[in-house]
Amino acid sequence: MKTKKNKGFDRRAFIEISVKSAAGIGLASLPILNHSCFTSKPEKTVYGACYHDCPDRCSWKVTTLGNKVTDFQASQDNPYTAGKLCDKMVNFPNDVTFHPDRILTPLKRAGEKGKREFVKISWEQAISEVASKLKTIIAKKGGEAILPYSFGGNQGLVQSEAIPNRFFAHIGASQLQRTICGSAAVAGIMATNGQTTGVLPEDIVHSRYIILWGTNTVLSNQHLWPFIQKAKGNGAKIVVVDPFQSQTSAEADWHIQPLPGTDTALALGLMHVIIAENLHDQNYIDQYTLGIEELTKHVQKYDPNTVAQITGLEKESIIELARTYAKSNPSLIRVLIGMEHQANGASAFRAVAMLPVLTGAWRHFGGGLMHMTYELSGMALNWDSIIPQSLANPKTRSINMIQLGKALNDQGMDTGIDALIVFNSNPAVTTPNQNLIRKGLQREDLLTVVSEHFMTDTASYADYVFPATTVLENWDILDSWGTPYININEPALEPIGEAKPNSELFRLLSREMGFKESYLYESDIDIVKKTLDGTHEYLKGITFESLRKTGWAKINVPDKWMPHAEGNFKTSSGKCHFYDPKIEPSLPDYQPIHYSKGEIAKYPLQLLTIKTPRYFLNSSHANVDYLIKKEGKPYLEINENDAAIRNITDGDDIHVFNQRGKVFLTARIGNKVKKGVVCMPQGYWPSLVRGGSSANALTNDLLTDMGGGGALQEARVEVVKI
Ligand SMILES: Nc1nc2c(c(=O)[nH]1)N[C@H]1C(S)=C(S)[C@@H](COP(=O)(O)OP(=O)(O)OC[C@H]3O[C@@H](n4cnc5c(=O)[nH]c(N)nc54)[C@H](O)[C@@H]3O)O[C@H]1N2
Ligand SMILES: Nc1nc2c(c(=O)[nH]1)N[C@H]1C(S)=C(S)[C@@H](COP(=O)(O)OP(=O)(O)OC[C@H]3O[C@@H](n4cnc5c(=O)[nH]c(N)nc54)[C@H](O)[C@@H]3O)O[C@H]1N2
Ligand code: SF4
Ligand SMILES: [Mo]
Repeated sequence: MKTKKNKGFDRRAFIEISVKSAAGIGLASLPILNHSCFTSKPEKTVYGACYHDCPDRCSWKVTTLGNKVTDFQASQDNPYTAGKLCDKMVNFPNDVTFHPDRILTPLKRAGEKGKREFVKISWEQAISEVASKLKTIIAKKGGEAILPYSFGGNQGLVQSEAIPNRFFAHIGASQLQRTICGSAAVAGIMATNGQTTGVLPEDIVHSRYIILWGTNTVLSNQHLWPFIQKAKGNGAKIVVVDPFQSQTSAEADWHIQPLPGTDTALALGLMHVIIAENLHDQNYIDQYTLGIEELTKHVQKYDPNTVAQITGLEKESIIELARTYAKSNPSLIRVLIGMEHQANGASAFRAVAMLPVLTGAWRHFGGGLMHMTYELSGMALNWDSIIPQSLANPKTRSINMIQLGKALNDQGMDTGIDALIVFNSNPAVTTPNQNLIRKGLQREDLLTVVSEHFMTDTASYADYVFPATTVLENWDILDSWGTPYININEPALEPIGEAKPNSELFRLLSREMGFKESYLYESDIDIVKKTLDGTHEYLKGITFESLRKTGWAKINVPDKWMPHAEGNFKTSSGKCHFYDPKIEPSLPDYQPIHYSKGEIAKYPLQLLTIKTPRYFLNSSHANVDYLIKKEGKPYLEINENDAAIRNITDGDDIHVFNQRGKVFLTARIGNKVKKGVVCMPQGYWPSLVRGGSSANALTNDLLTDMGGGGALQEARVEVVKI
């Protein structure tokens, strides 16, 4: 296959740490792959899909000869993928599957936790030792002393949910509240609409006024962008609401730049103007909503002057935005995740979701709100095959993933976690309060088991590391949270080295622990088949065999999908809830965190840690040399005024710090953020950057107002020149 080579960037520092111990084996010393045993196999082509936690869920086609990839291509016929993978994924087989640093055997810790000293052991030994330790913990303290930790590292339903869920339910492990992405946004929108699926992505071409509210489409939802450009070609105006000058705001007709976390106030302010100027759709409101009187009264206090003060926007901009939005048709608001990582984040989604209801935008094709789509596959697929209902035990205690640091250190909760089993996630990089997590991971009495492709910063603390297959080596079925498509993933390759799918790891543990229940041993391919064995009309014509021929299928939603053209809200009343006395507060309200004067003086800047990297997907790929090189050194965007006060000039080395940690960055001075706000990329591995800490060393493990999400952006810092 034609691919770019890893070249140039110096990995020596990383490798040196890896091979430090004479007793341990470093990553660098893992055997070079020998594929000769497979070369007699004929060329074959299979279909698959991107496993990443990305709204685009691209479809692809992989051709192999022997056990080598000869061609890796985006699907040409899936109209959403449209023949193009993103820059993070075009070179996936080399960057991940065949990367020389890939972990290919089980490893056992042979030095201090975190020091990357491991010895290779056999699967038999690793499974036997881990199973025996888990059994001891369960006998002594019960299953709840074991905490699984997984997230979107692989969104295939088999490798993320089916077998792992069954295993953990079976042993009665603590449940993990998987809230770091989407939870707060969903909670907010559900409170208003009762469902999140609004306008479907491809239908955006019919919109004539598009507000991209807290989403960086050009970068993080790339395959939607051509549809937005088409809408633009048809005369649509593109507005971006974002406290940061993102790649997307640079392409927009109008960038509204509020202070972070003030969107609830902005949305309520827009409603104030819309109602005051009689731009609302009274007929739609009368038929399909509850609580307009309460809302009308509530938004009185969000007059343009007040909202201008809260948001840092010009009063005129707020009025202009309200007018142009309400008068345009069809008008669409696209939200994704960005806004939710604020303390007031769920309320922001709840309030924003009210705007298209107030204006009756839902009546028009291409008008309304666009958020997620997972409810479609939720209806179409046979979920009992993924999460057998009979296994769920609601009484088992659950722990919010955002507070992993606290949970491991028994801070504020008596968790008594004795074992942590991590797969599909890299919490030492991606979860807030990094230093507290690392402190927990250092506990000698904690059994940490990690299944991974690479020696991540999390895996470096493991007692046992298991080599996981990549998406090219296992079966799966993938739904999508950002498109109405589903995909099958057929293995293109035999597992490399001794890698095994997550599902197999848990099957082997089950066998070793002596469990007899057949649901623990169902094969991956059977789960895929069963998941597609449903009777819902959305699944009509989509079968295991049909998917194997195409790779992807569009869920059979009606051609003109207009979910709320005539109400049909999925709330308890069937109407949109502007006001809901069962929720506290009963109306979305701007409720900022109040910091003491002392704290503001100490940490005067509000820090955004966002997904600006083009070549990383959260922390995935952030260990690939040439991608790190392309991405450049981690930096801090700082406003010229804030820089001047601190005597910082562009390119200076700086420390960004607060009570939780300190990060070493390079200053980038300009106007990408407003005064008082600073912004840095998330995803860099602490072990691969100067200073050994990255974004989440500074973030807060505070929960959001609803949905138990993470208020990651609720972080205050100070910056000094080094
Ligand atoms: N290249 C790349 N693509 C990705 C990812 C990646 O890591 N790299 N990650 C994937 C994942 S996991 C997800 S969830 C999606 C997320 O996709 P998005 O939701 O589009 O991405 P985010 O970067 O979380 O946030 C988008 C924007 O929200 C802004 N924002 C932050 N706080 C606020 C606020 O208070 N108000 C408003 N209005 N805006 C705010 C940020 O400045 C940012 O520009 O992207 C996916 N795509
Ligand atoms: N400060 C800050 N923090 C954030 C965010 C932010 O905007 N700012 N965004 C948050 C968001 S939206 C998200 S979604 C989370 C994501 O956080 P994570 O879920 O931790 O995502 P990744 O960093 O991609 O790490 C996934 C890991 O899974 C591994 N993996 C992939 N496939 C497999 C497999 O089949 N088996 C096994 N065993 N492992 C596999 C990969 O090698 C990778 O190391 O980060 C969150 N953290
Ligand atoms: S990361 Fe997203 S855009 Fe890139 S290939 Fe995967 S699904 Fe497509
Ligand atoms: Mo995410």
